[in-house]
Amino acid sequence: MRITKVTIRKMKMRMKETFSTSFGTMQDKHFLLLEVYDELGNSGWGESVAFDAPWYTEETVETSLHMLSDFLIPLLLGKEISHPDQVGNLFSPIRGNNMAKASIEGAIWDLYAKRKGISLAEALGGQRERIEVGISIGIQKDLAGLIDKVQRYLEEGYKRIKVKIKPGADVDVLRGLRSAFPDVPLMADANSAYSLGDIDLLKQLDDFGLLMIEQPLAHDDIVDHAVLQKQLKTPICLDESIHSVEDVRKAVELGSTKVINVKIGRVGGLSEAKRIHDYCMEKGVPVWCGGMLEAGIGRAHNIALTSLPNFTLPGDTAGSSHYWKKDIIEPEVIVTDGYITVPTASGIGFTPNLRTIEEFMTDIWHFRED
Ligand code: OSB
Ligand code: MG
Repeated sequence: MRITKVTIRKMKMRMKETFSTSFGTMQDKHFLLLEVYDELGNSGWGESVAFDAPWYTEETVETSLHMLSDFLIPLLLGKEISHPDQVGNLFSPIRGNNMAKASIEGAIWDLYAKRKGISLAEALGGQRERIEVGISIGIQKDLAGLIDKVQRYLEEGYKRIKVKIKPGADVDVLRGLRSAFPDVPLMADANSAYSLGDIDLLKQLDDFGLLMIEQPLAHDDIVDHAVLQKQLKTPICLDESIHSVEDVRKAVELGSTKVINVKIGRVGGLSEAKRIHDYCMEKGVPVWCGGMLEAGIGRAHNIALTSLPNFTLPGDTAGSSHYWKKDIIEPEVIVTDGYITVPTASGIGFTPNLRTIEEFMTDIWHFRED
């Protein structure tokens, strides 16, 4: 297929609830939608996951827009592509900027699957008909409020509870939760809020039977995590530290991690996400799909990826209505008894709702081959 045109839509959607991590609080989700056209007029959709400020990785919505407009899209326009795995080669002159790369690579995967008349899940080698879903809960004002929320999500069927922690809101929160819910699959995500100096505190978390602790130490570390893992019973799961299958290999060889949170944006796209999946499967390291508070297009990509066999742990892929009053796809993503059915229609298997997209769109750009 030949890439003849790319449309970028800039979006702003208000989340139903604010989301707080060890870094701060988010209410509005700014992101880009990528629509990539082939010579036959088919199009595929992707969603960028960088936030409006660079607290999670160095990328932002504006850096993604710059990289796409000035570097990535010019490398793609007019190119013949027979498989989305080739996009990585086309982008190889460009360092980093994984979220920008992933947003358009995802659109090409959707387009590729649509041309073949198969689902994105099938194009990726996915096998699962439905996926298990967990929920990620931001830092709450008080323990009572958190317990109420957890109770509600368990009633909705979510299969695993993840809570954000930070210094000052950690051991007591987890102790309180564990005593309220003795058997619930529970984990904590620190978003890099600790250092090895906190090792005595982190060791106390071993008392709570957590499934794992996600990214306790620095966002760019894999060495100290190995030191910490040797002293913890709780498995460490790396999130921020992982940008490629090479990062995973090094972290696994060092003993820095026992589980990997795969985010398509952070690792530069679905092709690299699949390589991470395959490597981890061979090494017996379970993976799960992380979330970036995506709207429907990004969520659809996450669901397709999670259908691969080594995604054996519930992901942060909650239903549309958890985040949005109205999502931008039809049907919306629905969680039933803690499961999402993997769509079988071609491509991402959900239809972008152009009317809703226009409602939340703040700008649009078109790029054409010369
Ligand atoms: O660390 O996994 C994270 C949200 C924003 C940035 C980073 C993270 C998260 C989440 C929420 O945990 C996942 C979701 O519900 O999309
Ligand atoms: Mg995380």
